Amino acid sequence: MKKRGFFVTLEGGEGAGKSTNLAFVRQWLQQAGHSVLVTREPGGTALGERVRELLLHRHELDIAPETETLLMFAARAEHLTRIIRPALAQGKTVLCDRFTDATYAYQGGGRGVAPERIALLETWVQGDLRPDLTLLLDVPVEVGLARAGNRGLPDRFERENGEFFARVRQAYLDLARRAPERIRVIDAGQSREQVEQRIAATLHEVVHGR
Ligand code: Z5A
Repeated sequence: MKKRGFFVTLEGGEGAGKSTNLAFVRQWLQQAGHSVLVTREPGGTALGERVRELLLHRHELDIAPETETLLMFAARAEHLTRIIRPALAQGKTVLCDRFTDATYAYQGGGRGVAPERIALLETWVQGDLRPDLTLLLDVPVEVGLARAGNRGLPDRFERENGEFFARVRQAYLDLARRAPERIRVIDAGQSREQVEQRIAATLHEVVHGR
């Protein structure tokens, strides 16, 4: 039986630079010989992309935090069944732009959904599957918001205030403190080159240490 592929996720708060660094991570992994499948959450499947559209862009909808959480996991169940698990079973490396840590950070920290409830859904939907490596791009809220402010129309999350994003950041850092082997915090407040160097050093350590 083929060895299960490597599962990497990219996380971070508003303006942390996920999109900016995704291509770098993909390229690094490919150069290290990995066959990489890049995907994202919410999204990655036909249903998941529709859920994404609802959750990010339907500003007229007033969605309760519990509903938002369940929709994230509904999209995730589909994503795992149709895309992530089959790719990992084929030995591919899956690089996913956000995953369940984002639910703990945004729905848990940001919206106040109890982490125990999120953990129940995590176990139900994922079983014991967890990412092998999570790169958490961490940036002070003011810096992230200033960077993100240069983009176009804000989505439903980007419309939240600084306090919301401070809770999101704290929730991410708490997760990293509890799982330091898996979640590697990258100081994303530095220049693009310095961030890339930190990411490369972390990938080198984790990938070659497997
Ligand atoms: N969400 C959730 O609530 N629960 C869940 O379970 C999941 C998701 C899975 C998805 O958005 C939304 O869904 C997300 C959480 C929620 N909402 N928010 N906010 P997404 O992940 O697709 O989009 P995003 O969060 O807006 O991420 P992004 O598009 O990857 O953007 P970013 O991380 O903010 O970074 P960026 O666009 O690469 O960079 C922002 C700007 O900074 C840009 O102009 C860059 O050129 C600049 N930049 C980047 N790096 C640097 C450095 N080092 N120096 C200076 N400037 C820089």
